[in-house]
Amino acid sequence: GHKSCALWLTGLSGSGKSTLAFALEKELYRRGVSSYVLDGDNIRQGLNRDLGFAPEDRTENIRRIGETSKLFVDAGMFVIAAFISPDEGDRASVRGRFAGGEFLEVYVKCSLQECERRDPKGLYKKAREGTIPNFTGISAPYDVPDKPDLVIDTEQFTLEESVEFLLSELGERDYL
Ligand code: GGZ
Repeated sequence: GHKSCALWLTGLSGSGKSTLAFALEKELYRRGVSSYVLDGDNIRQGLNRDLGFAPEDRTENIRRIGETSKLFVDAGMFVIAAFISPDEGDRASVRGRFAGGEFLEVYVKCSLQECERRDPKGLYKKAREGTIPNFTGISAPYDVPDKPDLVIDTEQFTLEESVEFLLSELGERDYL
């Protein structure tokens, strides 16, 4: 058996949140633990398609994702939420909706310089040119987590190492 929880991945665009989330989902599945990844692709196109990137829209985005994550945890599942979630207060509000131990904040750490170098979708370039307003790290703030439960440095570790680390931490904390 396992203990259900929400793994909340926060970090800059291009830090590796979604990649890490899907790699972890795959490994959990191999271990017989079903999980579900929430990310921009399945949330911002559907449930939150009415929301953009203004501060109040991001706050509502994170609130709805937090509530959705809570439903998954109440249903006994693991949920892995991969969103920039730049605002410390918004993240704290989500945490507050969960019982202790049902929510783990994971800071997916990567320098802005490296995210910008990766620029997988060319968004940083556009943000620098001014065609994308309110871009996190460039023209909108990112609050570095104060006391994250876990930190994954994607400049230091490979994807495989990061997944191994998360699995071992989950094991040690009796989630798996
Ligand atoms: C940040 C933006 C923006 C702006 C579009 N700022 O790397 P991606 O492309 O695939 O992931 C980013 C995603 C961020 O959505 P989130 O729901 O995670 O953001 S938040 O938690 O702040 O609400 C990026 C893309 O959307 N994107 N415009 N202005 N990222």
